[in-house]
Amino acid sequence: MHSSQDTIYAQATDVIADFAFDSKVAGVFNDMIRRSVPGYAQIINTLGDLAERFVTPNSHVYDLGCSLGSATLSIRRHIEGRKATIIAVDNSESMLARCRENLHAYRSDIQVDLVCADIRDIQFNNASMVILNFTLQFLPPEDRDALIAAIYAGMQPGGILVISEKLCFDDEVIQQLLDERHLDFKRANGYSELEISQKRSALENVMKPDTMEKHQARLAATGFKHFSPWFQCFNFTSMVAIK
Ligand code: GEK
Repeated sequence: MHSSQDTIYAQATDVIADFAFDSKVAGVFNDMIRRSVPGYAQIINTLGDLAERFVTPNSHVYDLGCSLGSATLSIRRHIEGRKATIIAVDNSESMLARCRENLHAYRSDIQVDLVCADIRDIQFNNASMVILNFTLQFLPPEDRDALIAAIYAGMQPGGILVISEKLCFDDEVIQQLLDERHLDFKRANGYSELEISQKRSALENVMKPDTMEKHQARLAATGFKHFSPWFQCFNFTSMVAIK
């Protein structure tokens, strides 16, 4: 996928607006997420492997907050011939327009429905796999339990929910330790101190991470039978929950 370099926060700005998934972000998103999220490429690849293992014939796969379609593309490659439908949802028109182009660049017999909507308004049914790849953290915390409950209700027994997130930690020493490692990761990927601090301010009101314990408790309370993080690098994780 072609992507321009992310220089959105490279110039000093007096007032930093809340982060939004607008056309400027959509244009550099591939570069931004790879340079900001440790393990992103591995997580995308593993979503494909999990799809191969879990997606059942004639079922639905939901990719919630699909952005440019990286997860959908990885999954689609692994489930050819199964007559499953992928429902890829995002409420950013700019993201979906680019996602559509990316999907059309490859041939596939798998139907993908691209839906411009808020993920809180989706009716889930017949789902063998649901993906929240770095999306739940952007939902207001008070809306998260209801979304997970709606997803659970629409899943097949044995279906898998994959949630990838930035984490926060109750232990302040660990919080600081892993946060520093993440900042070093961004520095090593060419972001300046100014870019890092301006992006941080922009995200402050928009992205609210949970602790791992909070995720686990929510999933257990909803009824998921099995839970495990399968990936963690610094303060980023990917977790699986099986109904
Ligand atoms: C990937 N999953 O590349 N309803 C619908 N979409 C939403 C909502 C909402 N309420 N809130 C945020 N989004 C992708 C990466 S990015 C993560 C996901 C990040 C969308 C938003 O428009 C954006 O495209 C996506 O969720 C979050 O695997 O930028 O760190």
